[in-house]
Amino acid sequence: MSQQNLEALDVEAIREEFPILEREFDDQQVVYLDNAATTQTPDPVVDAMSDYYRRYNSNVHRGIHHLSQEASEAYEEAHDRVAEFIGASGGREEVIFTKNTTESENLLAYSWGLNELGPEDEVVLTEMEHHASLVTWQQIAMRTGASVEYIRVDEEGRLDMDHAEELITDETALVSAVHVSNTLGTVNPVSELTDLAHEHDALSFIDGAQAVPNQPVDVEEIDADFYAFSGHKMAGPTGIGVLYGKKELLEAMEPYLYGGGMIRKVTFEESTWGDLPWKFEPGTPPIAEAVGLHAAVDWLEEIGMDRIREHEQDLARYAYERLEDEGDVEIYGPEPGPDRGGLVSFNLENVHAHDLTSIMNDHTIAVRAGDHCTQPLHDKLGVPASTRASFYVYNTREEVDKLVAALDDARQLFA
Ligand code: 7TS
Repeated sequence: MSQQNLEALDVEAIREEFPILEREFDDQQVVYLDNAATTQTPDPVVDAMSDYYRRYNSNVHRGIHHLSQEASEAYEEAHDRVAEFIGASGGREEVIFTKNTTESENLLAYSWGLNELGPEDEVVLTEMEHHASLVTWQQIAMRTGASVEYIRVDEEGRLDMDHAEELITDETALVSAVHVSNTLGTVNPVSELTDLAHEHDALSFIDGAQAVPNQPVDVEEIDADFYAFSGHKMAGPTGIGVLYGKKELLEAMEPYLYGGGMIRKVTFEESTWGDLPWKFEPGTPPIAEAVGLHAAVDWLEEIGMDRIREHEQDLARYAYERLEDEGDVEIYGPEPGPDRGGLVSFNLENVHAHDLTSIMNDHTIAVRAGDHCTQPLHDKLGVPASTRASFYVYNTREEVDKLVAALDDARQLFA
């Protein structure tokens, strides 16, 4: 089905499930455009978590009483539901629950990176990586002697794929790339990157923190070896993230967190590890959050990921064009199109991003200012910071109009 033929979202009905969007500060209704940082949580997700605490709160995997059985079942089913959502045919064994994308990246870095990398190995990143992967691989490289290389971002904010082909060689052990840039909005050709990695017997890790919430993602179609994302950016709760990994790779990996719940047998001398995914989930896991994530996935799928993508791309295109028409706004990242997701980072001439964002807040418009955890990319763009508007399923064109209208205040005060 072509994207244009998709039925438009009933945004008003969707907004009713988010009481937080009704909030007012200084008699102005909140305009929430900070969704790349965290999305809001719809009532069905809050209700599912509340139901857990009210009716079957209990620890998992270790009780034979009714409540623990219910909690365990819900916790395990959440893995299955997430696996289905991202096309992981191995089911729960390929879905590890972590705290967030950052922890998922660290899990891979500590479990696989520290054990497998050496001075002869290269890790290939992109210049648009979030610090979650950039800093992590820098540190692992320092400890193992491996080197880190970066695929260039071109003038238009896309990856230079010729450079990728040059960089990815037989020395490459891992290609780690962001699926959708949280600063440029670029949707990267992650299948191509994964193919390049595999041609050289390297593994691929895809940071999907900005992709899974906003578009259909099938990890097997991408053929990613590892893939990570966070619950709180996809209408789910904070405190839960996912590391997907191919079963045979996860089976071969050592855990990096040890403790209860992840073992098979323990003696005073040694221990052996339990089955996937529990081997990587020691201690009491985020149970209520897993229930919430399950509900969030149900909620998103009921709307349809294709329609969510189309709605966000429409808003991003509209925002891009309106901001461009202003004449004194510099916008980063590719022009609107199929390889651009639902966010727009920009700077207003002669106004610092923090000042602009503070003016926006005077209008109760929530946007983000800073480097968005992509400092080296901002260095490359030649600016210390940018303002970012990021959209979700409940945002409207009227909200974009309010953002653009607020620019005038900033001009008057600072320009
Ligand atoms: N990777 C990408 C691409 C991200 O955008 C983020 C968070 C992360 C990793 C880390 O996710 P976390 O859930 O572990 O924090 N990005 C942002 C942002 O753009 N503004 O606030 C958080």
